[in-house]
Amino acid sequence: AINDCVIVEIPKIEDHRGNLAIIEKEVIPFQVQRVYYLYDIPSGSSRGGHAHKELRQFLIALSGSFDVILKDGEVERRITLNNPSKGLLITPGNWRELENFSSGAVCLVLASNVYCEEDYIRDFEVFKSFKKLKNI
Ligand code: T46
Repeated sequence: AINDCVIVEIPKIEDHRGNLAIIEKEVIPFQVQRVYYLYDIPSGSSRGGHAHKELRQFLIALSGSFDVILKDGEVERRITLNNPSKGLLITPGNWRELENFSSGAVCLVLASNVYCEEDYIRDFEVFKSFKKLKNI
């Protein structure tokens, strides 16, 4: 459900040399099977525009900022990520769009599984039918 998509604080160690953020296994509720990142994103560009059937993901704005729009077919939420010590957990069955990338933005994604195109729903009407069918 859309309300399961929460901001998670990433523990960090701060000293006069700067900050060190640490993601150990208790920080995110799944085992990480894949890491990827979006960077060199042209201004005005939007990414995402799909949902996942099973995949769980954790998004971090490692640098700069961007907005994540979450949709469940009824409710819509816009979350700005702009802090490398906070991540957004995205649970399955939620449509996501990423936009409003600042210059130099880097989006790091930790994912619960390897890449699988069959796990994507890239059509919003199909997504809404999937939600009804699964009653999620
Ligand atoms: C998501 C958002 C935040 C691969 O071959 N392997 C991969 O691990 C990924 C992520 C993508 N690809 C291929 C699939 C497409 O042909 O790379 C191409 C671009 O992927 P896509 O259009 O899905 O990229 P985004 O930025 O719209 O979405 C990605 C993730 O796919 C998605 O899971 O939630 O970032």
